[in-house]
Amino acid sequence: MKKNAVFLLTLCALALAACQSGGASNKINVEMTDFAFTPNHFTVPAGEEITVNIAHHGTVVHEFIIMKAGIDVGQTFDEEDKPNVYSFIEVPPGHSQSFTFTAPTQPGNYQIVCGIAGHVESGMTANLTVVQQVS
Ligand SMILES: [Cu+2]
Repeated sequence: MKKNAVFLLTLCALALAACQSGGASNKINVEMTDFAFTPNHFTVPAGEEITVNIAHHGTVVHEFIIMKAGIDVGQTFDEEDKPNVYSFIEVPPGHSQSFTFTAPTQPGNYQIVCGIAGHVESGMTANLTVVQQVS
């Protein structure tokens, strides 16, 4: 009886740990349209290689830019934001493209933007949450 209780507790703890990793995935599947990322929130494990699969259904070129930790581009993405880019890819309209990047080792929230003039203003932003994996 007591053994069962311990077993159940262990099981609960494991389930909790799984939840706390927040559904982090090494794969990001994102759709681009004029002017949005869908979905617009991703969770990845810190320091691991991430594959991004982009399906572009829009009519103008878009970018998938991950900013460095703690950076918010504000109303527009401009020259002064360029040194704060962590990862960058440009996708022509109607194209599907994949690329990989290494997730930051520092857990936290990172802003994703499209850097084409006027696109941040149109709402083309997303969020990347980097979580420490429980091993
Ligand atoms: Cu765009």
